[in-house]
Amino acid sequence: MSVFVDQALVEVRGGRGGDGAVHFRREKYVPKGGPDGGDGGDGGSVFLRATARKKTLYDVTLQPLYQAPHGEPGRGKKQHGAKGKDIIIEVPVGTQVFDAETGELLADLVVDGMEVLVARGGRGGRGNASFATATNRAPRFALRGEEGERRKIRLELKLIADVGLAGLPNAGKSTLLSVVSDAKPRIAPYPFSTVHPILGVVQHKDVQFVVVDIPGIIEGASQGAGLGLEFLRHVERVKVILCLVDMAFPCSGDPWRDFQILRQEFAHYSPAILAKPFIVVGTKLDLPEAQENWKLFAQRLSQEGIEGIGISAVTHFGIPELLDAVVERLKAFEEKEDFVPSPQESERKVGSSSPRVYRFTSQFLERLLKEYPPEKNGEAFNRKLEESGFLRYLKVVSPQSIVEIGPYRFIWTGKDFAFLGWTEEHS
Ligand SMILES: Nc1nc2c(ncn2[C@@H]2O[C@H](COP(=O)(O)OP(=O)(O)OP(=O)(O)O)[C@@H](O)[C@H]2O)c(=O)[nH]1
Ligand SMILES: [Mg+2]
Repeated sequence: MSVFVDQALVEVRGGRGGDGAVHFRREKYVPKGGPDGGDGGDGGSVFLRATARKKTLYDVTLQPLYQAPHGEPGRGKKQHGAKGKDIIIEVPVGTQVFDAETGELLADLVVDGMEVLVARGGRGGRGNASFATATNRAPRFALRGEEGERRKIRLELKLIADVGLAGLPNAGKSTLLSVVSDAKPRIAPYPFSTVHPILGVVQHKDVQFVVVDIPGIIEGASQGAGLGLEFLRHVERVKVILCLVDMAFPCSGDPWRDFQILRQEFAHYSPAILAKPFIVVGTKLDLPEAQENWKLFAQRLSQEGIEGIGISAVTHFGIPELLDAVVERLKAFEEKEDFVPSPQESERKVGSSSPRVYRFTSQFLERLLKEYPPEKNGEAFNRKLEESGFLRYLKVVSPQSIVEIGPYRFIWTGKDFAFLGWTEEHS
């Protein structure tokens, strides 16, 4: 079991390029051989890769510095130095990458196999052989390798769940998760028994979806009370929020007030969360006082046109109805829009100094490239990508970024791929 960690701060450094060589051919019987110093190899680069196998940033944080290997220097006989190997840091799908100094969002790794370049290796220096000209046949100089890029990056994991469970402490969130999914969260009769988000997979009829249980939210959380609101970011990307309200032992003494506190804290954290579809769930209806409270509460909900369902995790009362309602909401959502990302998030990605470099590794894409070679017919390739639904992942990639797929290099225009040429390894 690895520890759940949803933030990490690391330094990444590309390798230095190898120096070019100054060298002259030495052969028997040839007194003055020409220049034959080879070029230095490029330094290795550092990439981040999203993988579905990882669910936490824990092991990324074990190493504070990732340094890619340097390129090797060139040698005589026009031997070029070897390139430093790239380092690939694997992170969970849903990881956002920020420049730790400027706070700029560098990348949003939303799909399995998506890679982004975070520190480019320095270019190798040219050897003296490459400087020989008709007027200078014996150059005595070569170029040094460039330094690799260095940067501190902050990683932030935003779990990608379909449904979020939110509520004040003790509302019964973890109990509900344990009843409907395979997850085994901690359940306890005191507040803040859940201290980090937990995911569970729910199978209902023919539909599967992921639910995230987050720590309880209390009044004033937006001012830092309790565990704060930072966990709310895990519900930023869900499609439906279930607002659990304790009908038996409301925190404030009044279930309606509890519900209002929850909505207020959403509003403080982000209007995007407030605007998400939600269902209000009254909990603990196996208890008589809860049933009494629910009658009034449900009336009030229906007056305000809000969907509400009463449940008991103990007797399973209302749970099939709740799951039906969730599935219906999910279907409606999927018909309407794509799950990545919310417009608010994409708007944050404005202006960038140098073009970003992304790589996608996917068997599906490689097959498509074979079938529809973009260098021959870019239009057909783009059309097929569009049809496959893949382009929705590109919403998080800023226009004019360089995107590499297998041996191909493209410019992402913001709308489609323009074929640029071949990647270095394949050219
Ligand atoms: N009677 C009854 N008790 C319940 C029900 N659901 C949860 N409880 C109890 O309520 C208490 C809190 O349950 P949790 O599931 O830990 O609540 P939570 O919302 O996850 O709490 P935090 O993680 O602290 O925010 C526990 O003692 C549960 O046994 C229910 O349907 N009926
Ligand atoms: Mg809990």
